[in-house]
Amino acid sequence: MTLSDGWDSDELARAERLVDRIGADAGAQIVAVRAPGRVNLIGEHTDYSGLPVLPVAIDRSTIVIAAANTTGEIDVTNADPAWQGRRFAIERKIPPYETGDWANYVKASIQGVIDHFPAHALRGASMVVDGRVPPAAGLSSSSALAVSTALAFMAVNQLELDPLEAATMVARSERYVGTHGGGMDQAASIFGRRDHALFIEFDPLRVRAIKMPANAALVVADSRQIADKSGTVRAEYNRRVVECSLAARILGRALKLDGVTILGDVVRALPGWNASDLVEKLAVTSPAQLGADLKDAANILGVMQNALDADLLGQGPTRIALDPTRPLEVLKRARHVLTETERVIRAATVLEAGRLEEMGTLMDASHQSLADDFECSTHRLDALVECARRGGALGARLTGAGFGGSIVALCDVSNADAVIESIDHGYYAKHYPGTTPKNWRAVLHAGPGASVVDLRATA
Ligand code: NG1
Repeated sequence: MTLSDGWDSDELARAERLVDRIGADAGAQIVAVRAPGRVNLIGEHTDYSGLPVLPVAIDRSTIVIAAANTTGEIDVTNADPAWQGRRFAIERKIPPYETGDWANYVKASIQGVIDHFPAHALRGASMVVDGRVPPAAGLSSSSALAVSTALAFMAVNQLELDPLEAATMVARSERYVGTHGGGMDQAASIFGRRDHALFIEFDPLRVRAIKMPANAALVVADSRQIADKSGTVRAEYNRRVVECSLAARILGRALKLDGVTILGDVVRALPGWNASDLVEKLAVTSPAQLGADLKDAANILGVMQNALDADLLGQGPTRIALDPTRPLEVLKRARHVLTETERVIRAATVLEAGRLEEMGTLMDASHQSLADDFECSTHRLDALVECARRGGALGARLTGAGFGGSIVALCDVSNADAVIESIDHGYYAKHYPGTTPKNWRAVLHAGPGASVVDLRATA
């Protein structure tokens, strides 16, 4: 696969420092891959409905170096000793480690390549990972790891893919860890471009780079509330995937559209759509909440309850387990996704035109909708957003899946320090008195996407 170079000297030095640890034979080929995390400007929880997003790849990356080995295994070491090294066989169906194990993202990406190239005899690889995207902070360290290890494994096996296909492959493969996510993070990591935001559409995947206005600064601040995607956050996330799909199916039936499973199907079938009409239609067709046993939903849809269950929740190890005691929020979730889609489309226009104040207003509205209708904000995230606004940000919102993690604030470059100061005083000093919050918030820049280089060609 041909990808733009994007290595800075610091990253190349990081890659070189890993070489001693890989244990490759003298003269063996060693490849190095960098893949960045991302911060999403707007378009939250829209990707798995096949609706657009507007992230930037950030200047924080995961680096992987890899060399072929002869054991038929993946042998992966992490430069950070907190994450234990792992070794596993390459087989048709790789069994996952226990939930929460970091190397499940490596297994996911290797499984993705195996599934994509079923006819290839794949060589094993030794890999060393050095991740600098803060974990569990909503900046997609998981996708940076999955993208980098997938590209490294492909490079070791001399396999090439068009970047659009690679992004789709890694997005699909990440579901191996049990989160039924969309394709934003992997596409942002692969298609990142320096000084540009990315307007990403799905089904089919398309990416348009939008120049960030020169006077725009992005302040990203970590709430330090861990959004751990392997526990309750995963359950909450997957629940929302189900709620959005139910809303789509109900709307599809009400509007006599065939084959609708996600809200993107509805939107694409109705070129002149608008959110308020669709929300209104849903409100008159279905109760706002439906039982988690899917009985009422099956009645509305005119399908068998067990067929709907299998279709929505899946089967096997990645089956979604719904808490049966809470109703499914169909109307609120759809209202967020549909209004957010309108905001994303508008945001692409105003950002391109350099109208930062309007962009800020859209980001504020996005946060409100995520808090009220999508219910994925927290008191901590709301407090951070408030501090950023008090410091003069043009707009601020939670970024990523929410339930903890980070916020992103848009501000004029001249005002970034004031926004950071307001966050330091109003948030970190209150929750973490006596600590230096230096590594918890920063002005992040839009950086280049993933890139593969030969660190040492075969002798
Ligand atoms: P993060 O912030 O990485 O947990 C998740 C999903 C995205 C997207 C956002 C919400 C994965 C790998 N990532 O991001 O696809 O749905 O939430 O907009 O599942």
